[in-house]
Amino acid sequence: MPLNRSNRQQGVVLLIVLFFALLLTSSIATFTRRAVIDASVARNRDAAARAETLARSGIRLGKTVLIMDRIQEEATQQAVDSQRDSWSELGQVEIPGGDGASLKIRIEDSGALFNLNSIFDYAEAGAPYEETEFFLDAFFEKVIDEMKLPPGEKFYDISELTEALMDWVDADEVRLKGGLEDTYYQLQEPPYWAANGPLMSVDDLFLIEGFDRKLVEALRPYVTVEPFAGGGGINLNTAPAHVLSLIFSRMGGSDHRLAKKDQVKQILEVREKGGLICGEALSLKDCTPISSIVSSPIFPPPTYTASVFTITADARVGEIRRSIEAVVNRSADPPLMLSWRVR
Ligand SMILES: [Ca+2]
Ligand SMILES: [Ca+2]
Repeated sequence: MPLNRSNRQQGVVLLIVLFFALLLTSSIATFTRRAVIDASVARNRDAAARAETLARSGIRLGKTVLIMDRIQEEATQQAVDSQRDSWSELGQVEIPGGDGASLKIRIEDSGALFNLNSIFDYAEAGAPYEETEFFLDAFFEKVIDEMKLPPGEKFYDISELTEALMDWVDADEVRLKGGLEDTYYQLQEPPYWAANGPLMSVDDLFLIEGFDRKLVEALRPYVTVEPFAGGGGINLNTAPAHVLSLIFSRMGGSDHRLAKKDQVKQILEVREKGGLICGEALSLKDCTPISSIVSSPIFPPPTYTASVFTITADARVGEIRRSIEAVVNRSADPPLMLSWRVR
């Protein structure tokens, strides 16, 4: 029997209750320890430790919600990750932790960002697809145009950036324009080589010829590199407006374009009304086909479900804050922790 929205919400509430029970046990333990140690230094240290414990529990809760969602997808045979899912709704509540503490958990699927590795064919040694170059040109042009720099300070050559990224990823060591890819990299201090493989982090862009800090920071809000291989395009049911603007479609011949503002608005309107966008890879009753908004094929094809999720848990105890960001692959059994960062 398919679970409806309110069943799912009850599930989240139940989890939060369980979470409190756990939290209470750990704060009693902390309290006992605290009684022995002295004054304010200890209190600060204690608050920091409590905040970190709270954030860790938040990551655990996030992982549990993701597993529940996967089980539910398997049970209902509806593989769709959208803003209607309990993992997405979790971000809308601030969980009070008692004694001046609170926790916020935010979960995002990898499809909420544009995966730069999805535009290379890693089954074919990282070769670009027919559309890769056109997409990168359009993307870089848009982002550079949006950068808040005087026009005189935008010394970027879009086609050189596109080619440098394609050469960084492709398996060979020869520049698309001729010459050796590594000539520039070998002149750096210390010298290095082109990766000739997938981007392993967004920060890898810093290493590529022509990409400076300002440009990488301008690109960052749009992109991810996970999953490294086998990932698809944007998730139309979770991506925010600025990412939806990267929907890239063929107008005929080699003529492509990024989504217009109006198309992005139409997608958001469907979602705001509680609806879903569907496509060839997902067809459900009462969903709005993407082809009714963007009529030509999209590159790379949109995704409707995700395996990689980023869980961010922000804990606050008094003035002290701790934030943990964990990247999880949910399709592995048990889910695989890909990265863990405490701030
Ligand atoms: Ca090359
Ligand atoms: Ca190469």
